[in-house]
Amino acid sequence: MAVADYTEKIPNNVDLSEDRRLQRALESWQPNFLRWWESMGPALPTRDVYLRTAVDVGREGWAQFDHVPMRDYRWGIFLAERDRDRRVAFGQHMGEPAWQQVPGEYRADLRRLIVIQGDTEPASVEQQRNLGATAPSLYDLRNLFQVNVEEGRHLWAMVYLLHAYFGRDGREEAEELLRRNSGSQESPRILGAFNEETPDWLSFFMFTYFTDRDGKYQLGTLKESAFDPLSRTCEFMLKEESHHMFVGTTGIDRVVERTARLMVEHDTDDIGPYGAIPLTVIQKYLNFHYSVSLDLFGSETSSNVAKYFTTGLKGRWSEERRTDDHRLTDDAMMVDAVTEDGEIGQAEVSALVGLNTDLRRAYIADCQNGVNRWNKILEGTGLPQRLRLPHIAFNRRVGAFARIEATPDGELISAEEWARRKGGWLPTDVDKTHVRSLMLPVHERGKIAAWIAPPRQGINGKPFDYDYVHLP
Ligand code: BYC
Repeated sequence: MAVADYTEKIPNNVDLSEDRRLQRALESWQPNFLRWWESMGPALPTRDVYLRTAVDVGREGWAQFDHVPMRDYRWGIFLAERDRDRRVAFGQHMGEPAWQQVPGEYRADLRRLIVIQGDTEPASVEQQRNLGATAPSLYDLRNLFQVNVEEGRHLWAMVYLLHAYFGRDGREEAEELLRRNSGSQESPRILGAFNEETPDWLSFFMFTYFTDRDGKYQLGTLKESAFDPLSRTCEFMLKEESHHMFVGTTGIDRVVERTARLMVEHDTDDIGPYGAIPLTVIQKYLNFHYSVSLDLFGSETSSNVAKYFTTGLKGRWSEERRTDDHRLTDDAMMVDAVTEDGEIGQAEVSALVGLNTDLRRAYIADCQNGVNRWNKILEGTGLPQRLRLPHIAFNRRVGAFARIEATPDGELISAEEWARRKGGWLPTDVDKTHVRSLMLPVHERGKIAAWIAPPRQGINGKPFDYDYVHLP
């Protein structure tokens, strides 16, 4: 069961060949996916890329590395192994056996959650489409493509669930996932952050640090789902996801390292003229990507999330490690809010409607780890400057703070003041133009662009100067 069958047109560990109807339906979606990949996936032509392909869902040796032409990547369907004794761990169905089918009454909500999750995967590929042309090294180029093919596989993961469990509606939703496009006027992607541009590599690293990390937390809650196929799918996706966040974390490490080195060497904050990214600009990019990613958790209070939890569709982060009653019907919690007198503060709400806040808090604590890490790099070079996460109310477009403006310190300001000062906190056209001006491709083995330090290690034990990508 666990080992992927690669003799099939669609590699899988779900015995697809036993269900001819489903197999045919997915095989007819496959050419549409490939057409989408050709037109919306990585734009830079390549001969082949040193890619990791999932071959097993077990703990050890689940992936294999090889040079493969990207179009021939074996996007497949892999679910973590089934635990036959698994029971619902929270909500009103707590203790009942996990569901192998979708209960009729939860069909619409589950489909919506799967569609929202599925929509983000191809969106990120679209956002990153043009980055290959400006990669700072072959190592980075390979990592970009690895992230892209795996996001493509995560789309497959959600499309499998839609096809296998949601009948005709599911098949239609699967088509729609290829029809909506990031940033499109007529049919944009569903969530805000997935319609933003990723025009340069600093944005890419920030995206893979902050936005992929929302993915980690959302997948973590869907892994708790009473609907077992969704749970098993997400469990395996999380495994691939950790590399994406590694790309973000170490990418920002390397940018900060290079910036700090030049600041010390030239004894100035103004290192733009030396071909690098000033720390103030890094902070602005961080402010932007963090705040739009905070929006991805939905409103501070949400009746949707209360319903998802109560009905067993979506749990909490580390649900099984929590020591409360896992039902929360009588509990209260404090959430971030604009108070009655218009101040930024907190309000007490029922714990169930506050669950988006609960998840966002776990996410924020995790984001802080990255900032601490980058600050250690700054500290190590003897510089007094530090990076930081802006206040939770800063630049929010969803939830309690959507209608107010706040500084990165959390001070409430008027719309006029915001308009006047926001260029000090978010990337301006001048900042973006500078960053873009540095984005000159380095496609030569073992070479690296001037604005970023080389990685400490290569991929899969290979050196940095390995031929990770063969260009035509
Ligand atoms: N933009 O009740 P509320 C990933 C909508 S990332 C636009 O507060 P709820 C990845 C919301 O849909 C993880 N609209 O929201 C990362 C609702 O609309 P309806 C993706 C937004 O439902 C990198 C309305 O506003 N997975 O995997 O409690 C690369 C009221 O909102 C936004 C998931 O998100 C927004 N930011 O929570 C690749 C998991 N936020 O329903 C991949 C599945 C909210 O009234 N999704 N809205 O029409 C969910 O669990 C929830 O839908 C959300 C929202 C957490 C997104």
